Amino acid sequence: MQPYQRQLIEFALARGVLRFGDFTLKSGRQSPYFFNTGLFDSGQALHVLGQAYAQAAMDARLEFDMLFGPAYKGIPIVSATAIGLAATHQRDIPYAFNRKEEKDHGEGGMIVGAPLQGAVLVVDDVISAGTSVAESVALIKAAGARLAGVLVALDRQEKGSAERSATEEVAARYGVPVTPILTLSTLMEFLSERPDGAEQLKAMKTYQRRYGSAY
Ligand code: OMP
Repeated sequence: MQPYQRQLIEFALARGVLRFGDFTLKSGRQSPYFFNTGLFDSGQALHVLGQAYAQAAMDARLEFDMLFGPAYKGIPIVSATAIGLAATHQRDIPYAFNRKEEKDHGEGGMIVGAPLQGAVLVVDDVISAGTSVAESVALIKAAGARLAGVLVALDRQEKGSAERSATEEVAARYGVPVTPILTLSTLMEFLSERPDGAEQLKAMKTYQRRYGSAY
C-alpha cells in the first residue's frame, strides 16, 4: 500500500466517507460498507482527494488530453483532480463535466467546461457493478472524442454481469485502462493491520465471497 493510499483511507474513515453497517447499493446488493465521496465536503477534504487522484493518474502513467467528471459526484472530483495535476505535477489539463438536465437558454448544451475532444480520462467515484461508465462513454463518443481510461477512488472488485470483475468488463469492453486509487483488497489489508478491525474484516470477507469477482 502506498502512503497516499493509506492517508486516503484514514482520511475517509475520519470524515465518514468510508462507513461500516448495512447499505443497499445501486445494484441492489446489501453491503457491509459504503464509500461516499460526497462527504469529502470541505476545502481540505477536496485537497486530499484531488492529490490522491492526481497521484494515481501519474503513477499509472495514464495518457490523456483532458478530464471528464460525470454529474453529480464526478464534478468536485474532476475539479479537484485538475487542480492536483496542475499544482503538484505541473500538468495544466482541461476538464469538463455534464449537466443532468439539458439547458435550453444561455450557453445551452449538456457539457460544461472545456469542449470534449481528444483522449478523455473519466474520473468517477466508485465502481461496483460497472453500469455508470456507459453514460460517460456515450457523451464522449457523441462529442467525437474518445475514452482514454477511467480513474476511480474505489474499485469494489465485484462481479459485473458474469464472474469477471466489473472493472475487467469495462476495460475489455472499451479497450482502456480502469485505474482505482483503492480497491476492496486495499481496504481489507488496512483493516487487517488494525486491532479493532477484525469484525469489519469478517463482514467484508463474507460479502466478498458472495459478490467478489473471481479475478
Ligand atoms: P455501479 O454503476 O454499479 O458500478 O455503481 C457505482 C455507483 O454506486 C457509484 O457511482 C456511486 O454512486 C454508488 N456507490 C458508492 O458511491 N459507493 C459505494 O460504496 C457503492 C456504491 C454503489 O451503490 O454500488
